[in-house]
Amino acid sequence: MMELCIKRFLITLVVYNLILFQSNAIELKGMFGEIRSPNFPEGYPRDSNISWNISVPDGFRVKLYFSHFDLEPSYLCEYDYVKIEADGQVLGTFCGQESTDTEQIPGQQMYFSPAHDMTVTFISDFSNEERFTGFDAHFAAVDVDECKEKNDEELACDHYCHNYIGGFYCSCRFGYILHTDNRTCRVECSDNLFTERSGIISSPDFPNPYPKSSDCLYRIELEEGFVINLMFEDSFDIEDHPEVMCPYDYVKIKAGRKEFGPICGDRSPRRIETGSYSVQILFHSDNSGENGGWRLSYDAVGTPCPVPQPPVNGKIEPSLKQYSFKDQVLITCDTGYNMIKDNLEIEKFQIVCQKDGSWSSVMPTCRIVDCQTPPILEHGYVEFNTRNNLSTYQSQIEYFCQQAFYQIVPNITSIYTCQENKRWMNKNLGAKLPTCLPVCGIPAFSRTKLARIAGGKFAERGMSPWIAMLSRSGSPFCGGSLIGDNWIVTAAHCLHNSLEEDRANLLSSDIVDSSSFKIILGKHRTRQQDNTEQSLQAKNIILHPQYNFSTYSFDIALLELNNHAILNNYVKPVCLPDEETTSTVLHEGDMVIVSGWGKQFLQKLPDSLAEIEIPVVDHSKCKESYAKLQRSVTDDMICAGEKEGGKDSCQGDSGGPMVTINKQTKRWFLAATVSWGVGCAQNEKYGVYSNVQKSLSWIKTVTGIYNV
Ligand code: 4AZ
Repeated sequence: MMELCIKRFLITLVVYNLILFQSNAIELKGMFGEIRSPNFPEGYPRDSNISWNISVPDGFRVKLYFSHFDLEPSYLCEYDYVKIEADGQVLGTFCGQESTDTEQIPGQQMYFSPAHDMTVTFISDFSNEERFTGFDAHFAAVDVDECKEKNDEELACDHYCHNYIGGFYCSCRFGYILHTDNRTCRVECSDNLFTERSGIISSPDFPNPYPKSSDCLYRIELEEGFVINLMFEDSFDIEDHPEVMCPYDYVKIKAGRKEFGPICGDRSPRRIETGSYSVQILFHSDNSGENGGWRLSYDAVGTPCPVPQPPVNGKIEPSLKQYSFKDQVLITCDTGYNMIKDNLEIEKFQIVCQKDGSWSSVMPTCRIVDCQTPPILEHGYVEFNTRNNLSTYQSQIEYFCQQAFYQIVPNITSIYTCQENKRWMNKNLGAKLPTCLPVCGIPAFSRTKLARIAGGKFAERGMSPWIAMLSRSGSPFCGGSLIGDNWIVTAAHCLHNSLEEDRANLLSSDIVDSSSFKIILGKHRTRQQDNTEQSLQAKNIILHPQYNFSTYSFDIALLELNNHAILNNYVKPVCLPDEETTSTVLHEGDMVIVSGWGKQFLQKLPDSLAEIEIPVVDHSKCKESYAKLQRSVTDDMICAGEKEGGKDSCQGDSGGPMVTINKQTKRWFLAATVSWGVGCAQNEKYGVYSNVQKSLSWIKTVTGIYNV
């Protein structure tokens, strides 16, 4: 567009070559032209004073050349002369016909105006006697190469200069934009946002000179609660002025209501504490100057919070000398202490330093773990090893069983310590409690004399504390033995109604009703009440699976009591035999004790418990003697009694205990239960008993009882 305008202007000048007479000044506008002295080539008139104001379009200069020059010579051209002026300067004053030491003629030289206009003045004095012919000169517009000719201080273009005939234009390096002054190159830098807590900001192109004509805006926007500090590097160079405060280029900082600057010059402002979480840095540059610019690093510090005091028996992490906004602190309690916050128990707790310099929450407290009252051990008790019966962390307790009647199992340390998980723990058993198992086979009262059952003697109270009376309608019908504290071993035939001999199987309907009989422990007298007795009932009747009601093999049964017996000096269980050990395997002649309330001499029931001591009879001898009577003595049976008779169990004694002492453990064990015989106390008609050892694994499986 600009080019177009200039062209149109040139055409106008060439065509019209307008000559204006204004007093003695002639205006000449155009691309070229000719000027002559008046009357040329005749002698010029006297008293001439003519000026030609030559002007060519912008971007051009005037070139003037004299093709003829003939003026009156005079010392220092005092009379007649031609003067060339441009931009208020005299480019030359000429006279004469040839150059001398003191005067000059234009000769062949070209004269150029610095700008686009030139004035030529012709003066003649009062005479031209010799009829000098004057001059003939030509002017033309010549292009100015602005790209080359502008001096260093005033460069035509900031970056790249492109000359064309009649003008020039500028362009910028990549990343720069030509300013509206069409000369300087600015940058677009008004939208720089920093949201990190630290960073580096510099003037564009740092450390190279910053762009001209630019307005840069750098914003640091952090969360409320932080304050931003700026640190300008020492290398700082912004164009300044000796008298006026930063008139050209400057940095201004706005931080909330505070303002810093304008800042310029070569002295770094160094550290600026803005006191704000939102900072704007404005950097303005004008269209000139070459200065190195600036660079700063910034950081942000949060509002400080007071150093938190850890709870008693607790700690905080991290433990620092100072805390500020956004810092987090984890609070934990020492081992054995629980954290309490708002009356609630929590694992751990975190607090955060807030923008106002306070912590997000008050400290929780650490309360010592309390394992509470230890669990109750059945048939046992607990003792606190610490004073005041403390149940808190690290307190110790010890379990014991009721002495004489129960024994602790396993018999290792039963010390429990209160752990951080609020549980009482034993180093071997963990949280599991030991058990108090009934002590078996140790009567409180030892035997002095023996009574007889059939032809026997009366027992003394408490000598067979394991014996149970099975009683129906106030009359004893069978005996039994307490094992553990809730199982009775008795004879299977005591628990079913009489059956026809030829029936193959026992039906469940044949089993007696458990509510139809009583199981009395601590019993001594046959018909009268004893103050030591405990009357119980069976909740379960279990006959040996191999029980044969025709042969009486495996004539053994288990009764589960509806309640646990209370063990005391009159109620104590008997031991079971050991498996396959010599100490509890009976041999011929081994003495055993059989007790019961069964019939005695003349079919009479005894007044109180009777017992006999009899020898074990060789199995084959017994078998032989019964073979004569067509009765079979199977392997699960054991016989006892004296050859000549006299001492025997009898009707009513069935299910009752045959015991003997384990020589190793010195404890009484249940060797057999009273089963059958032919008659009572007759010679060679030994009493037949069900051998407990043969049913031992079944008993243990059903009851879970084992000797302790
Ligand atoms: C019975 O009828 C019985 N002499 C028990 C034992 C003996 C005989 C009979 C052994 O219960």
